[in-house]
Amino acid sequence: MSSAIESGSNQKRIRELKLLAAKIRRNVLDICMQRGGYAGQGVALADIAACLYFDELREDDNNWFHDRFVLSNGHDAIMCYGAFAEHGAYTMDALRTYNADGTVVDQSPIEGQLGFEITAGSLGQGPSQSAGIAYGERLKGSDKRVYCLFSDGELQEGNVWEAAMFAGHQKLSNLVYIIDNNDLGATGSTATTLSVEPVPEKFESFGFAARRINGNSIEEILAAFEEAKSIRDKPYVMICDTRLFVGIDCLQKTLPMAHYVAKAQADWQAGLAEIEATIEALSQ
Ligand SMILES: Cc1ncc(C[n+]2csc(CCOP(=O)(O)OP(=O)(O)O)c2C)c(N)n1
Ligand SMILES: [Mg+2]
Repeated sequence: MSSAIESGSNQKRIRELKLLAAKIRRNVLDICMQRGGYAGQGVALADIAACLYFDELREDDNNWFHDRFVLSNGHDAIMCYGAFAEHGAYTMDALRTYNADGTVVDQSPIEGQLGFEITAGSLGQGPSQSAGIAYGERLKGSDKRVYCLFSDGELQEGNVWEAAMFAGHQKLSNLVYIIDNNDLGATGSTATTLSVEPVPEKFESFGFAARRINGNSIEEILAAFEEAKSIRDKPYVMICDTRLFVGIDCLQKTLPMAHYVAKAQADWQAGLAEIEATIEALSQ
């Protein structure tokens, strides 16, 4: 392929992923406006979700994924739900039962729920479980790659570092950690409560290849996933700097930077109007 055609097709791919990310943001608002939820994280992680589900994870023959994704910070399931609405695994009608009594669309998912590998409400379990899964895949001789999303709040848990030590020691090059590094835990800034930085250097000392990126840049996310695949003797960690509600300015300006949004707190209609305008502009 000539480089001009190649760069044209790459621009098209990036534009499609930006549009998907905007649709994921819209879905997140639509879901959370019913009863409240983790809207800020869902919106902020939409770019990662678009790249992960619609570009990086290879598909199998059953309209599902060949590679494996482990969600560690269960409350970020909202990002997955926003993407699954576009993928078709869940309908929007089903997703609107998020956080309702008796729903299967839990705020923090459980093992066996469609699209989720582990029970993830108790934080800090994903890094070790995904390292075990990656080790198992390697023992089986499989080519499956294993991705795990977790958060800066989880970096405050010891289990994460035991997992990192194991993954580094075993040189699990089929493992990619994706960290939502948003400087926020349950009660405020992680920098203030218990600093987790410098994150890249810490993981490098455990034997990882590490890259800090803007977690809202499709270009940087895609480049990090490419780099991860090129490294054959180490696990990889992408430290994604994000901020709640990136991509929907009116909510970012009006809502507190807090872990959870109650239904009554947000002007959901204003947020939806803004993101619908973005979708329209990206659809031209
Ligand atoms: C093992 C465990 N300890 C404590 C909690 C309580 N808890 C809920 S959310 C949270 C903070 C999580 O930080 P992060 O995931 O970075 O939050 P976000 O940035 O997504 O708001 C904590 C400590 C928990 N769910 N599990
Ligand atoms: Mg956080």
